[in-house]
Amino acid sequence: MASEAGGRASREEVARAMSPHGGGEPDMAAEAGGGASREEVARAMSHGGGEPDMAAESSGRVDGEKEDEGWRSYESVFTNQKAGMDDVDRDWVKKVVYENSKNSPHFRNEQRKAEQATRRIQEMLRRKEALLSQNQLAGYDQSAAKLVAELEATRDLSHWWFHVDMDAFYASCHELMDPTLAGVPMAVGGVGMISTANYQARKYGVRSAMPGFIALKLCPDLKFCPSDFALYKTKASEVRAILAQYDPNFLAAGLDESYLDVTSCLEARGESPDALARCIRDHVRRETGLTCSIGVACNRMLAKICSDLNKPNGEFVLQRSREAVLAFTSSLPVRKVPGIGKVTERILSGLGLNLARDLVSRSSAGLVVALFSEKASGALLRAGLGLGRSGAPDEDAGAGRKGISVERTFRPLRGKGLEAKLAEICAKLEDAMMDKGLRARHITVKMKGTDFVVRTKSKTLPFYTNSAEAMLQHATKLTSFDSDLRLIGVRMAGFEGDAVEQGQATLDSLFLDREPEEPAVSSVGGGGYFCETCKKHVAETKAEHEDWHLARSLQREVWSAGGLGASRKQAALPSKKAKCVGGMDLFVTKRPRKME
Ligand code: TTP
Ligand code: MG
Repeated sequence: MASEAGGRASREEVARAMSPHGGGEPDMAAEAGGGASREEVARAMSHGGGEPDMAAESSGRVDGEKEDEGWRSYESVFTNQKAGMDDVDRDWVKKVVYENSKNSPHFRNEQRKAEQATRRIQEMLRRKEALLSQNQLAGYDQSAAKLVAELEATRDLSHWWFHVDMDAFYASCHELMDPTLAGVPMAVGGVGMISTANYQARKYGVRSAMPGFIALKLCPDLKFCPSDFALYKTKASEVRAILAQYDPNFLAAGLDESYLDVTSCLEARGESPDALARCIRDHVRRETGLTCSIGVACNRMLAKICSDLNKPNGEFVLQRSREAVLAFTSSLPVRKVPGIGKVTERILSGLGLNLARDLVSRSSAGLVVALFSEKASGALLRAGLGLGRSGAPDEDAGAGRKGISVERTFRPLRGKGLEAKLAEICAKLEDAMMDKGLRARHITVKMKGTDFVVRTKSKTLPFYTNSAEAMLQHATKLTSFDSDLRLIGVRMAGFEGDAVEQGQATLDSLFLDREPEEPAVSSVGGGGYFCETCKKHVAETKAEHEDWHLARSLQREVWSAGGLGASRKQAALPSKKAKCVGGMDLFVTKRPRKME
């Protein structure tokens, strides 16, 4: 599967993709090509003797029209690389995406963001120049060196973390149901939006979060499968049941990815991490028919980066030594760090910082500290050093307020009886939280089976709550009702307004969550939807997200009626960052931080 999936599209496939008739045309491209790229094939087809300009047609250009060169500088989420797209002709994809979206609101929004980023880069470069001319950088270098030493002292190499990520998850689930889909380019979703594509389709540049009509231009033979969340949930629970055998406290970070601390499992089995990773992948494949990829490292941030390196159906083991980690960050493009999106990548690149290790080099760590907010520079320095979370999530919360929880032990119960217990627990928890005036958004369900093994499942909600109804709704999704339990508990942590929680949430969104600039992915339970106004997938339910838009527009009306002073406008505006996943604005401070 790996070799097939990784291969470049054949000339025949390319010709079919470029043909407006989607596959019926004979081998014109093969004749014209001779090992040529898509673009060369297109050129040969358009200039090689009377054939229509297929590239122009599939990119939406009218024959004879002078080519608009705007595509060269147009980067969007649709043109980002994903696993399985290494051999894709990026220029071809950029052209097709550009031609087919250049008059859309999404396009204008992308352009606005690009212009904003350009201004930020210019501003940063001005500040850098000012610091240099005033000989102030040396002071920042010293602070940075101190910070780096402090961070270095926190390095924890005692754990082995596995990040298990299913390959083309939704698409692979459909292939299991209909194996004929495995051999053809296929995407999940429809002409409006696709949520993922199989590796056959990725050869054409088709990827998740791309509008289906653009995907069809890239690959006219593309088959669509409508989403089937019940199927994904069933397969995800099968996978999780297997993962729990290797780490009963594993963290599910969405339907298709999980973090496992396998430190004790490795000790008990006397196995190497490579052997265990292969064993888990075989186990998952044997019992579910699905393939996954595993990243192995001493912390979760690195493990996540590693799981993408040998996708699909592969593993990558980063050795557990400081030298190995630093060698890894020395060749790691900053964009690979979870949380660093296209805008931050551009800003960093404008400052000459392209690899993670650059962020902590003697010559640039001071610049990072001088130009970015305290939180953001801390996060960037940690990325440069290859530091990430390695303890259990509760330990990682550190000095933060502990969570609040209610649990009950009882004779073994399942089904309805267990549901009633869970409802009772959520009602008690609501009382306790109301009493203390707390609202939180990290929910964990603790379950002890008749084997006395304790399992936990967690989820981060897109909003803070203390409502029994909301907690029950999410706790129910995390609970297994079909086997006997003798204890169940619900814990809420990550409190609203808690400084540590804010910091934690920021770093988590930088390094644990998905790419913030890309549409948010449905988390456990398959939530989220595509918002036509934001032109992106958001993690909340439609109702929650629409409420947010409503609140925003109402507040705009208040301002335009002169209801609030300019400085209060900012404070009153519902924060998009708080609602939609991500937002690289986090990274940029208004002015350099004062020296101590
Ligand atoms: P990913 O792990 O990002 O993608 P994937 O599993 O399809 O492919 P890969 O082999 O590269 O890991 O996302 C997991 C699932 O989440 C994916 O199958 C579909 C869904 N998803 C969305 O619904 N919307 C999105 O924008 C993305 C990125 C994923
Ligand atoms: Mg995946």
